[in-house]
Amino acid sequence: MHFPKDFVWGTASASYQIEGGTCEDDKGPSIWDTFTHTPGKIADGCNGDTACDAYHRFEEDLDLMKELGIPNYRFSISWPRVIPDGYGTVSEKGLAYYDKVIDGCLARGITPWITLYHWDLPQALQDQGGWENRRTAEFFRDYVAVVTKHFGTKVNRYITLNEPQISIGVGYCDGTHAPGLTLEPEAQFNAWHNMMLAHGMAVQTIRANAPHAQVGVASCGTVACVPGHPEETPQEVADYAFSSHDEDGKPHHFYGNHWFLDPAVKGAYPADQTSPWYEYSQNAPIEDLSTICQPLDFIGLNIYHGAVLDPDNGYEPVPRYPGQVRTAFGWPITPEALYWGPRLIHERYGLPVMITENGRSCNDQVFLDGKVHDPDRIDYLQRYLTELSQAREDGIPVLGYFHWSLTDNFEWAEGFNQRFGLIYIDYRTCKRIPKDSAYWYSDLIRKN
Ligand code: GCO
Repeated sequence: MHFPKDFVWGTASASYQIEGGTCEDDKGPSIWDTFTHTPGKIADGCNGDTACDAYHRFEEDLDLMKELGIPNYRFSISWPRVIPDGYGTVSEKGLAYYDKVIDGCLARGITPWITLYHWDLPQALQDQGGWENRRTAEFFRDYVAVVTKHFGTKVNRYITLNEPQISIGVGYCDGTHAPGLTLEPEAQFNAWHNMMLAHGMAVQTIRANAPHAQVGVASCGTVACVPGHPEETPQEVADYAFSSHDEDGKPHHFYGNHWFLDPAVKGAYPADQTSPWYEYSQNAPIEDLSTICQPLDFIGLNIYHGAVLDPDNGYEPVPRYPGQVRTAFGWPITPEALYWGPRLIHERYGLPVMITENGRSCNDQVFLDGKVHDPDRIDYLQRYLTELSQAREDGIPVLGYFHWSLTDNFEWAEGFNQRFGLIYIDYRTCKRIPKDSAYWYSDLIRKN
């Protein structure tokens, strides 16, 4: 594999998953604080009260990044740490924490990439309807104004929303993530639309306050693949990628990149008649769509696996077989997804692409020699990055790659059971141990 000199190599994390310090200083509760403290919601009854204790140990993490030579860090700002009630009073202590993290990055030659929303909505806003309330989009705009004015020219890279498909889909449709709602399609779509508005308003605000900044999103959804790298993309593959079906062909109406990127980049909701959102989305006010559709510098994609379609069988998904290799999470391993994801997205939207998340969970452990050996993660990375490199070779403008994640962390409803880090965390002591894959990644960056 080969990557150019200016390729952006990094790692990613998110506030609720790493920070802890959930009640410290002025921080207001988020929907994830409420949800994790509701019995029965999280595996083993875990919560993010301490998580990786990054609120106190971020310097250690940044030192490790520097030692490993990882030059870019994507992390998120916790909205209720900066504005405890979601609107109104701003916490100076909250801003001071992120000042220290950002200054800590810059002092070590690490470029900060800030995600403005990675799911930890202030609980005070949820109490007023959360994303079902259009005012939440306006409050998000005001929070983004505070952040972008405060950090000024120190931050040049912003990502508005992380995976609205999961925050609304899993939080408002399936109910297995905060705030745990199972709404009807019309109400689901209303929440979705308000989140799209929040994105558009945020981009406008960033452009006004930080005209120097590059702005993107972190989207997710079904990635359709075929084996190999044919010159022309088979129409069936594009159709599958931008339809409301999951990787096993089951209806999955929210899990599509097109639900986010069509309005954000093309200014219209997808004409996806198979989705229960179709009817409502077609009635969305045109003025709203022009707010949602703002110029973006890149499309960030979070890609872990894809649906491999079989050209010899009518482009049906290749069925999973018993004993097929999986990650510890049970997710299939499909390296082609890192080729076809960027390709299909670039072909549909014409923008440069960034991999904002990719990685796998393993049953990592500290071995008798005191080290964490994770050859399965290294093998995964080798396979996926080879496909990504091929996408570049075929002319797809892929700007960079962020590994999920820097450290093991709180994996939402799974608690601490899924380890995605390049750095192992012993949650009893919060001790950090770089895994073999961290050194492998470090080496890869140095050579590329
Ligand atoms: C997501 C989130 C991350 C997850 C990661 C592994 O993609 O769901 O952005 O917060 O931890 O993807 O599931």
